[in-house]
Amino acid sequence: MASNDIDTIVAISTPRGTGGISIVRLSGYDLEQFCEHLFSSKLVPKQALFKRFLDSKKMVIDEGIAIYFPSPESFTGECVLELHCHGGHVITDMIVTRCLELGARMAQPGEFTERAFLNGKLDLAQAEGISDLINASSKSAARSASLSMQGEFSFQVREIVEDIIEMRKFVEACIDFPAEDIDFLDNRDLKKRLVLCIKKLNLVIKRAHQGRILQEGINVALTGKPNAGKSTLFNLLTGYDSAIVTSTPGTTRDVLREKVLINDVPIFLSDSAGLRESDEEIEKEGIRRAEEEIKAADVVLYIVDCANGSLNQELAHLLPGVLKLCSDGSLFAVVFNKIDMLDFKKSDVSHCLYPFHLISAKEGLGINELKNFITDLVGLDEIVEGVFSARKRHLIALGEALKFIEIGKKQLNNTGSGELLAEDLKSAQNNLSSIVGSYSPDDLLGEIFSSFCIGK
Ligand SMILES: Nc1nc2c(ncn2[C@@H]2O[C@H](COP(=O)(O)OP(=O)(O)O)[C@@H](O)[C@H]2O)c(=O)[nH]1
Ligand SMILES: [Mg+2]
Repeated sequence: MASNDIDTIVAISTPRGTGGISIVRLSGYDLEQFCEHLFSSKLVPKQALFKRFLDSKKMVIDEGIAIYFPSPESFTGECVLELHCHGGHVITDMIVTRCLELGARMAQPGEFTERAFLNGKLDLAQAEGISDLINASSKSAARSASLSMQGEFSFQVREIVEDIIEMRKFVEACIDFPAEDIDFLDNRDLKKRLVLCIKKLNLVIKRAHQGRILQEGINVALTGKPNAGKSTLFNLLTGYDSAIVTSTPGTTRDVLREKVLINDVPIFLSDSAGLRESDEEIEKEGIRRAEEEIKAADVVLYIVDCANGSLNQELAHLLPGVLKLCSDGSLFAVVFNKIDMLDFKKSDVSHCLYPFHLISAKEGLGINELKNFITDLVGLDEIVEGVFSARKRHLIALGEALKFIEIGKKQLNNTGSGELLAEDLKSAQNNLSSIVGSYSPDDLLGEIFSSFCIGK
C-alpha cells in the first residue's frame, strides 16, 4: 500500500484519568501538516520541544512537549508524533478532537503495534511480549514478557526454524537427485540433527510452558469433604477472612474466587461447597458448582481432614470420584489438614497414590512449604533460565512442531522415506513460523492485536 493511502491514527496512550501528564500519540505519514496546524511551526526530528497546542481558532488548548519521529525510525515504522499534555480527561479529549479535525482517525486496539509488526519493526511474538509486559501482574511475569519483547523467544524459535530449513534442503535435494543415491537410513548426520532439534524444541517448550504460567496464572480449586478446612486454607492463602468458617459441615455454598500471588505466580484460587450426598436444595446446587470448579481447574487440591477417623475410606472411595471430574491435563494433589490435632506424619499416608502435603490451616503449619508444593506441581520447581512469556497458541504451535519432527524421525528410521520426512519438516516449520508471524493467517493477526489496549 502506498504510504499516502495509510490513515493517520491517533489515541491517548496513557491510562484514562487525572495525572501529571497524558500522552497522545499519532502515527501516519502526513504529520507535517498536523504540526503546522497544531503548533503553527515545524518540528525538529527526535527532539523534545516545548509547544503550545492550538485549536482551530488558534486558541491555546494546552502547552506541553511534542516529539516527532520521522519514518522509518519510530515505533511503528511510520512517522510518529507524541504530544505530552497535562493529564486530565478534558484536555486530552480536546487534543484528540483537534487531531481528528485535522484528518486523523481513532486507532483500533493494538493498531500501533500491528503497524509496527506489518512494517517489520517487530515480529508477532515480540508484539505479544509488549502486550504481556503491559498486563504483567508480577515481577517474574514482567521479566519474562520483557525477554519476549526483546526478541529472545523469537530468536530461539528462528534458530530451530533455520535448523529445519537446513534439513529440508538436504532432504529435498536427496529426493530431487536420487541419482546421487544418498541413503537416508545411513545418514547419521541427519538423524543427529533431528535429535538435536527435538532437544532444543523441548527446552523451548519448557520455557514457554513456565512463561505462560507466569503470565496467565493457573486456576487452583480447593475441594474435599465438608469441614476439611478448605475455607480456613482459602482465607489463609488469600490473606483475609472472605470465606465463612464454622464447625458446621456444609457452611460454604457459593463459590469464592480470589487472585493471589504465590511465589510470584498468579493463582486464581477457588473455595466451594464440600462434597457429600445431600438432599438439601441449596447445598446440592453448591456441590454442583463445586464440581464445575473442579472441571475447570488446572490444579485440584483435595483437602482431607486427617483427624477424621475414616481417612483411608475417604482416600479409597471419595477421591477416585473427584479424580474423574478433573479435566485432561489438570493436576491433582492431596493436602492433609489439621495435623495440629494429632501426631500425624508423612509415613502415615505414604500409601497415598498422589502427590501430597501436610498442613494445619488453623495453626499455619506447613503453609510456606504448601506454596512451594503448588508451584513445584505445575513445573515451576526449577525455573529454567531465560523464561520468556508465552501464550496458549505458542504452546500449541510448539507442540505440533515437536510432534511433526518426532513423526518424521520415526518415519526416517522405519522406512527411510525422504518424502514423508520432507512433509513433516515443512509442517513443523510452518507451525514455528506462525509463532513469529512469518506464516500467519490474517484472521489470527486480527485476533491477536484486537486484544491489545487502545493506544498500544
Ligand atoms: N484443629 C484444626 N481445626 C481446623 C483446621 N482447619 C480448619 N479447622 C476447623 O475445621 C472446621 C471447618 O473448617 P472450614 O474451613 O469451614 O472447613 P470447610 O468446610 O472445608 O470449608 C472449623 O471449625 C475450623 O476452625 C486445622 O488445621 N486444625
Ligand atoms: Mg467452607
